Amino acid sequence: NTNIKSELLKRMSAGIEQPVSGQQLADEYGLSRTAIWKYVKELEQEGYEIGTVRKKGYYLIDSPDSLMPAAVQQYLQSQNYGQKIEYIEACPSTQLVAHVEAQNGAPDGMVIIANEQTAGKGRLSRPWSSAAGKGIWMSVITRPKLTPQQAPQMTLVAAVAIVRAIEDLTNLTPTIKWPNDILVKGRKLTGILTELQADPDRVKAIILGIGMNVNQELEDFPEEIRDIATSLYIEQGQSVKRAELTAKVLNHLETYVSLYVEKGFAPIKLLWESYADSIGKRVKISTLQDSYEATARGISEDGRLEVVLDDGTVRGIYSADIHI
Ligand code: BT5
Repeated sequence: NTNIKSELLKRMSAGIEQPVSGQQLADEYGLSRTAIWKYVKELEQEGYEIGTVRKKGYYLIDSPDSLMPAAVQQYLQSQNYGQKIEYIEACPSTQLVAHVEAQNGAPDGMVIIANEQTAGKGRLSRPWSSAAGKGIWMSVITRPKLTPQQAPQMTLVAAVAIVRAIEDLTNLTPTIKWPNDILVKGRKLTGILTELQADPDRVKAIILGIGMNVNQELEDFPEEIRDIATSLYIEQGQSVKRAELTAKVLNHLETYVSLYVEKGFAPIKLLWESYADSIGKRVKISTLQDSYEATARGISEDGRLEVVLDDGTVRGIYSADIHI
């Protein structure tokens, strides 16, 4: 039934000029007109405003900024990614839900989306602010044929997909900060958390946690991050439909993950470097062990950040926080 609702939404978006005939849709799906009417009522309950033209049918007047499956799926062009969506109004963290779903055999591309997270998390268990209704808080369960050593590159693959999606829907030019941040004018717009379920030699699932700030105003962020965080709304003064952005991310993600699995990391590396903001720059590197300065040179074939130390030696970094 999500399918029919998503189809209804897609067709109704053509507006008053081309209303959707309830009878025709009923015939196509082998349903009664009353069944179609019930779907229309359900959509109205979810906040959609739907008009009717007598004897002609339904059309969409306005849609809420909803992330419910049908709202997202009307924009999908993917084979698998997002074809199954579990929408949750509020939960501690979509990563936790995704881990359980993955263990229970969730299909490649299944997505867990929450309208609000009460305990969203970043790397090293840092908190991730996830205000209700303002951003995209989702976990994508992927099952690519990769070795566990290749898993960290998925963060970079996801970053490229996200930047592409933002470029599709805004005029902004985001940059990527290794490994997992997407920035606009130096402020953090999106964070990615890549987690793994694996045997020693085989990936079972990679769970890509994606947190995107979309329609927040500055006051929607906790005070401690107001000078480092930003949202699409803050940057362009205009809100973005979260459902459409979510679908664009999933469309691109599916494309780039298959590119990576089929052709290796080289094509992703090229794209990634074209968006990177730190290449050629002096950076400060903080790892759990120590903290030092160096010059960023690029990323390696396996996704490490390559830096040149002051004595000329080159080092490849697996995980760290970078300050430019
Ligand atoms: C990340 O960690 O950037 C990964 C964030 C992943 C969040 C998604 S949301 C869906 C899924 N479910 C989850 O529970 N998590 C994933 P890291 O690089 O460690 O950055 C964390 C730091 O970013 C924090 O210490 C804050 O300084 C800052 N921060 C927290 N919330 C933010 C926000 N909404 N926007 C920008 N910066 C934020």
